[in-house]
Amino acid sequence: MQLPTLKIEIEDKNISIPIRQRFQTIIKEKKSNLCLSADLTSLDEIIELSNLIGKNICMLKIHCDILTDFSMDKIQELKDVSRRLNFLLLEDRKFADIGNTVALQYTKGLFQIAEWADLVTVHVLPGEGIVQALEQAAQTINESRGCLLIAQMSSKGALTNNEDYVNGVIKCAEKYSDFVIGFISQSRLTTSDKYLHCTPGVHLTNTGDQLGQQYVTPRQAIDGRGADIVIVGRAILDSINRVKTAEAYQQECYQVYEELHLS
Ligand code: 5BU
Repeated sequence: MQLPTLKIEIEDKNISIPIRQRFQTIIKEKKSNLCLSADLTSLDEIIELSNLIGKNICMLKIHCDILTDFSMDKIQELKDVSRRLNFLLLEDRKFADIGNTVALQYTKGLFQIAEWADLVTVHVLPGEGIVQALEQAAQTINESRGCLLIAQMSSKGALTNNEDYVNGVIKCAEKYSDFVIGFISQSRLTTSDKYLHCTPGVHLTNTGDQLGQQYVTPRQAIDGRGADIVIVGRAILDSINRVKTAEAYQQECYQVYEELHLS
């Protein structure tokens, strides 16, 4: 007699939770609105660092195209750490092409970004088709996916920082509000708390770098500019003790956030 085949489904408890809700829960549960921008060229080093700092962050942002040792096995390892220590993975891909091309860039090639990145960053410069294409492509993945629209950049002279452009980005977010869960911004763009405002260009001691990056402090980013999430890179990466510095940024960022939103 032939036995019926047993279908074993190994469920990741996070799969079924919409990404927006998951993000908000992580922030509250971990008391962290800190995103570490791990701009390192070794994925092994990022994995090691995320094992140490994962407890302090709500999200880890990477640039997969600067990695010298990328492999799908290693990125799966990072994904496992992110699930275990409960933070999201953001690939800062800054998609900026026509819909058909970005759908391929998102799902194919060496990086297969859609397989592992909870969130990606997107320029709306080419028009809303870019978001439509990414959302459609994400529907082929068995986990909740989302994106952050780049509304304003932190770098000196950024052409994104004009009102018409930003209004176009907000309109696009409203049209695709299931997939768009927030913005990369330098100011508060909407009163709706549906959209998480994520602000890079944050440093407690430096005001900029030699290549046009401009920094504000966590307090200026959150209180002055309405950030929910603060994105910090070299302030932590270049510090003598990355773990201690990440803890300090976590505390400072969440304290200001609590004062403003949760008191
Ligand atoms: P930093 O080391 O904290 O300066 O790194 C900032 C990171 O945020 C880096 O990965 C940039 O690519 C990213 N970034 C930014 O700095 N400014 C922007 O407007 C956008 C992204 Br969009």
